[in-house]
Amino acid sequence: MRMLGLTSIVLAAGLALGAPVHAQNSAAPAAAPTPEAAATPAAAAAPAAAPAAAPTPAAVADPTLDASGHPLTKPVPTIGQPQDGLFGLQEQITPNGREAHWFHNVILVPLIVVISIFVLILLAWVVVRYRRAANPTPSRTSHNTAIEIVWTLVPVLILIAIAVPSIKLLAAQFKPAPDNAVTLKAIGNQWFWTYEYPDHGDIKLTANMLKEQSEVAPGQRYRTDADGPRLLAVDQRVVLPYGVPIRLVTTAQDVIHSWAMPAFWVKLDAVPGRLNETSFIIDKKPGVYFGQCSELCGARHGYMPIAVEVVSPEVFARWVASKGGKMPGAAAAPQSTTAAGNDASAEPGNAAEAGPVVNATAAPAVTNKPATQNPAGLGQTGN
Ligand SMILES: [Cu+2]
Repeated sequence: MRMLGLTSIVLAAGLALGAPVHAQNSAAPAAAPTPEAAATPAAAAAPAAAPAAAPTPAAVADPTLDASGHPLTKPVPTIGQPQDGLFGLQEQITPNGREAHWFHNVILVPLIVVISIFVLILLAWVVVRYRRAANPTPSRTSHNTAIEIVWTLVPVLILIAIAVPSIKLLAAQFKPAPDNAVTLKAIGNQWFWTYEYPDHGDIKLTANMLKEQSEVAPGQRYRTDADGPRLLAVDQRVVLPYGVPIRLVTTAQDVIHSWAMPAFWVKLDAVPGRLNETSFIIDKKPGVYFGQCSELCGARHGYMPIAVEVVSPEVFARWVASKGGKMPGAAAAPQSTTAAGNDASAEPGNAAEAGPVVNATAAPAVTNKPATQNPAGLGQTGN
């Protein structure tokens, strides 16, 4: 009994601690703009779209970008990002997230409040009622079987009651994704994320944080509000479809990072030499959602944000085509691999028969420098 209680405490505490810690809430779930609404007139405009040599019959334009290469979907301040002065979790847009949100708000927090107040009242009662002045000759009672059974049994029952939804949630988070899931591989680097879509051809993305206008040389791209909030906007968003199971696989090139997306209830460590996996389904809520690396990974740990653009499966398919990939099960489309912005080494139509793309963990670490890349003794002076 006691062991079960202890195990439950550890589990419950772990879940509570593991929750995304951004202080925020989402009072007004405004509708996020949908990329479907936006037409994509100019095919050759995407910045990454350096037209490859091969025939590009009606090259597919990136449906998430406008003609000048800027994102079409603007973030909504009340969705998928921290908000000033608000407490609680972000609005959750996955089934696991909604269940966790319910567990936290309806079970854990009220229970903690009730127990804390109960203990406070007991303490106050003992302090006042049994102080020396009020109780000059204290009782010498040392055992009371009835009360000992109660104070052992009641906590055990409470912990069992918590453990049931807690373990259910834990299991749901690590349920393997079905075969038709969209696989996203996120690779942590000091200090940026790279992404691969191994089931969709040779799509590779590199996402760097966008700097402020005052921090870049004239002519360089800088962050605007259309990209996202300061320190969260990136130059390449990850694009994922809603309503489809997503298999997230993480790894890292150098040190341990962590891919964390509060609105998805996802936080998964990215460990060099290892693949971690989780799965989730995103609700039909297109828009832009932000997260951050959540494992202290060096001097610029705070500057490797994550931005996910959630789109409809149709837009996702167009985006995959614009990146030179192809949807699993689609007929081989050799010309599509020549589309731009991707590793041009892909052989035409190789997505189906070639195995997974190059495993990041197979490559040697990109650096032999210390994690901060600063000379020893200098601390984190540079960036
Ligand atoms: Cu990191």
